[in-house]
Amino acid sequence: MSKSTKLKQMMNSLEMEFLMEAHNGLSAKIVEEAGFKAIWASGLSISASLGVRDSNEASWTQVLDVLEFMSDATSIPILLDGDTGYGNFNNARRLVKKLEQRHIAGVCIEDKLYPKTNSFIKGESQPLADIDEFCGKIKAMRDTQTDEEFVIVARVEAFIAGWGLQEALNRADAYRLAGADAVLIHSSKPNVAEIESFMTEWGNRLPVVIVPTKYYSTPTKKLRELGISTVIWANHNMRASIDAMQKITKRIYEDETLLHVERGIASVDEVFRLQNADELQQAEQKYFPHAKTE
Ligand code: SPV
Ligand code: MG
Repeated sequence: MSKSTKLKQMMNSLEMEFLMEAHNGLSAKIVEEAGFKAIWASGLSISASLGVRDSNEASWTQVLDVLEFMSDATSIPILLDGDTGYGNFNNARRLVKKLEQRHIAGVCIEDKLYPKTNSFIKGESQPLADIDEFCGKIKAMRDTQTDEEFVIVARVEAFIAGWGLQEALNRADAYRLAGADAVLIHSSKPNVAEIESFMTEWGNRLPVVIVPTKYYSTPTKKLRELGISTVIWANHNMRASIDAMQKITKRIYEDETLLHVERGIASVDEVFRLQNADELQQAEQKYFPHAKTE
């Protein structure tokens, strides 16, 4: 089964499913090993790990390069956080072509303007895309895909921008009619109220994806009861790595020795395991005769 088929089936299944964030080949592999069925290639996390802002400062081809490493390192589907599609319909449809070539299972695009800003930075002051223009983008992406199962998720930013429930519903329905496979309803509130209000009105028109970064205290059971299709844990590997790196760097800087850190971090052997170093050794035995003698 192709990666895109797997992702589509996950989104359409009756079970609530989970996507975990990754931002490079290593974190993608760790997500797969933990048992997650699919990966969220987060724009925030990829840009942060590259040392830039979540404002399209990394070019789309730089994001594509990161994705290629993530895809090569894993066998589970990847859903790219494709921001606004990096431009107009033409940029978005070219993105689909390039993603398919790299076996990326799907892309989520949001109804904001390029260059976008992270939803948690002054969300209410962010302009939204024109509905018809955004629908044209979805249609262009649909018409471009050659893999029938390639997943397109339309992200509705109406709550983020403070435009309210009716606007969120109007937009979600327009994106459904334009051909989206699922809608992502985003909220920056510390509780699930906006999402709940949406779910009550939306029914089962299309699978609904959420990102509970700000309403993290909502019990998962509650999200299931609301009929959510897919939950994205959107940035937690990136944030965990920041914390770990800050602590270890500070400690080594202060101590001027590795004595107190060695036992608290991954071993070098674990790094080799994650890189599948054994496979190369075996391949050398098979393909590179000098390896036996040297
Ligand atoms: C991301 O992970 O980059 C997202 C989710 O788009 S959020 O940061 O919540 O906007
Ligand atoms: Mg993002």
